[in-house]
Formats: sequence, C-alpha cells, structure tokens
Amino acid sequence: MANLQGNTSSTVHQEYLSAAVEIARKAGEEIRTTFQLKKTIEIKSSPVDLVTETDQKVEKLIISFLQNKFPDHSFIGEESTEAGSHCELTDNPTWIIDPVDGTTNFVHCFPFVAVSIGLSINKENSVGVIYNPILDEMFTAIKGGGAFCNDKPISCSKQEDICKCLAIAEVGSSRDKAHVKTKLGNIAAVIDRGAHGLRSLGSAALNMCQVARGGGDVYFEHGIHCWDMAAGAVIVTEAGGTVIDPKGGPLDLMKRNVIAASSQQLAETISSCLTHIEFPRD
Ligand code: LIP
Repeated sequence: MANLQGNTSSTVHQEYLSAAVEIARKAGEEIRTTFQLKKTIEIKSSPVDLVTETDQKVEKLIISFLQNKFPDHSFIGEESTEAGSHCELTDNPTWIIDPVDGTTNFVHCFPFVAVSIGLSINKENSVGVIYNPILDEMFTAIKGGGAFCNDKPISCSKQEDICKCLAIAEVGSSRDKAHVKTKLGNIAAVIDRGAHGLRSLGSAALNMCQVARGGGDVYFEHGIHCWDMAAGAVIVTEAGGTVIDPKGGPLDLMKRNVIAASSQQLAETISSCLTHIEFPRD
C-alpha cells in the first residue's frame, strides 16, 4: 500500500492510487520473473523500437484488473495502441499505461525498467504510479498530495542554474537521421551552456522520477508518448517541479515532447537551448 500520509486528496483518488499500486506490484512480479531470461523480441516503429511478450502480457494484466474495478473508466495502453486500439484522451477518467517503460533495458537486463500507470481526469494528470521492480522502488503521487518513493516524501532539487544542473536526455527510438542529429545537437547545446553532466536511464518514467527525487535537475525528450510521461508528470509536479512543452507553455500529454525540471527557470533555460521537433500527436 502506498503511504498516503500528508495526502489531502479525496478518498476516491486514494482508492485509485491503491488500485494502481496493487496492480503495479503484481505486474512487477512478472517483470522480475522474466528479467534474466532470454526474451522473444519483436520490432515496432523502427528496428530499435522493441516489444516483448512480457510487455503485452503485463499490459493485459493491468488493464483487466483496473477495468474490473472501474468499469466506466477509459484506457490508453502502449501495446493496445500498437495493436490498433483507439488512442484518445477525453474528460472521462483515463488510465494511461506503459507496462514496461524501458523495454530496451529489459531486453538487455539493464535494471532501469518500470511499470508506469497514470490517471487523467478531465484531462488533468491526477494520479501517478511508477514502479521499478528490479530496484523495488515505488514512486507515487496524487494531485495535491505530494510525491513519495517507497512511502517517503520526495522533492525536486529546486535548482535554477543550468551551470549547476545534472541534465537527463535520451536519443530515443527514432533512427530518422535528421531527428538523431537534432537530438544529439540538443544534448551538445545543453552541455555547451555549462551543465554539470548528462545522464540517460533509457526510461522516460524513471528519468522523471530522478528529477522528482532531486537526483537529476532536468529531463528533456522529443518523440516519446503519453504513456511514457502521464504518471511522471504528476510525480514531478507533486515533488515541486514543473513539466512543460519544450517549446514553452503547459505540457500537452499527446504532443510527444517534454521538459521536466526542478524549477520553472531551469525548464525555460533548457527550452531556449533546444531545437524543437514536431511529431504526429498520439
Ligand atoms: C522508451 C522511453 C524512452 C525513449 C525510448 C522509448 P518504451 O519507452 O521511455 O524515454 O527514449 O525510445 O520510447 O518503449 O521502453 O516504453
């Protein structure tokens, strides 16, 4: 059970959080069991965009559990969308699920994989659960109730200065030459502006958790999806950070780009360093 100490949110939100935590742990058991085994891999949008049987099995497990508890809710899942399900965010409570965020890590036994479960209500990111079953770290947040890791409150670093920041970024799974060039150029630009260093965990959800716990100061990426960032957006915001559209303005979950930062000032400075890439909306 997530510790809801200090949480001022409604009982119904707490019920949603408890359900998401319960199924994230069950999903995590499945991921842990298969982590060291040889995986059957298929490719999706590019030869480096991977999916395994575990991604598909775990997503079904999560959706059927939540659907059973909340039959009126809507669902967006990475693998269901890949299989042709309609990906639409409405005002209805919508669970946004990445069963294994960091699939490439999972394939390579690199221990940064996470179950990511976000709940959007009236298009507001309201509940976030991100569980790394290998390191047994459970990140949770309800809008208005703070952010936690393994029941302990977490907070962003509040860093505002790019010259004192540890930045996190990813190359991503597109191998479009122009995209790769722009992304590497963006990393170079942030380093040129004086950032202390650059890290890549290979999981958007876990990158956002690092910002939320003050381990990294800013994470930026172009080309991810709503299921990579829905849960992380609540966790970062509740940890005192900010999530924005890299071009400026509020985060648009379906727009496939994100900056998550420890402060608004740092987010804006990073935004000014980047060359932006537009992707088709989720
Ligand atoms: C991954 C993201 C990561 C990105 C990868 C991939 P997946 O999600 O979390 O940030 O760089 O290309 O999209 O596919 O492992 O769920």
